[in-house]
Amino acid sequence: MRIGFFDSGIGGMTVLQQALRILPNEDYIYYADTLHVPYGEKQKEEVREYIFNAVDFMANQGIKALVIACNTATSIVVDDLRKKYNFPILGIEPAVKPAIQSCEGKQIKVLVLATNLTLREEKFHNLVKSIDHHDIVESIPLPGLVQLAESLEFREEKVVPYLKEKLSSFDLKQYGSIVLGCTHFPYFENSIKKIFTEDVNIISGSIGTAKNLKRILEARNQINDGTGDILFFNSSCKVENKETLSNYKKLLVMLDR
Ligand code: DGN
Repeated sequence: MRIGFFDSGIGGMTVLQQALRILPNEDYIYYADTLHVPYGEKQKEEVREYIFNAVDFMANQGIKALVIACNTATSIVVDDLRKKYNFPILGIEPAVKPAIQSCEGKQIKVLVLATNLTLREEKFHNLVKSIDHHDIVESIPLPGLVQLAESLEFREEKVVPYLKEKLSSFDLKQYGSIVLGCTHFPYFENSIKKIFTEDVNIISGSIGTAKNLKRILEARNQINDGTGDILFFNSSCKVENKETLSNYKKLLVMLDR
């Protein structure tokens, strides 16, 4: 059986790529809700409905586990999804804990980059509050990065000016760790590195999510029953267009570098 990966767009591919590294002998379904991306600027109730529709569709395809490869979707529905479906459901959250730990005792701060919806949600605030020394955590929504990724615009000359403008009032030297709290953001790691100090630590939750997935499949004895095949879906339609398929595959190759 396949493993489902879900995101509003191409962001979840950054998590799928980590899963492909450690779980190459699995088959996957990747679902991008391209009709409704971006989620991060919409109302929570509207986004909840989109997610339930998408997950119903994926459940009907037959999946053995589901990764909600979207911080925004995780923060608003992961608990409710778990009540409805009986396959394991994993989410992704901003990796605030390792970021704080890496800055401890060094007089440097943590900056969380995410969507507006993720940063507004109680789940995020509770997560931060539950960690010691959370007073060093600051955050900023960067919706423009989702737009840039969805237009497949990764060039530094386009990305760096956006980041500089959004971060113009921040003293960038004071951050030791940057948390990529949106799965669209790892595409821009190089541009983000350019803005902060040379030795800034950039952390995302995708490796941890892939490791959790492996652990769960092992525990259920449902591991290694595939060949690395991936089916792509966009808002309930199978992707058969050669150019779109080739773009998805190119993204995985680009992320694997
Ligand atoms: N990739 C998603 C996330 O991790 O939050 C959200 C992108 C969006 O739809 N705004």
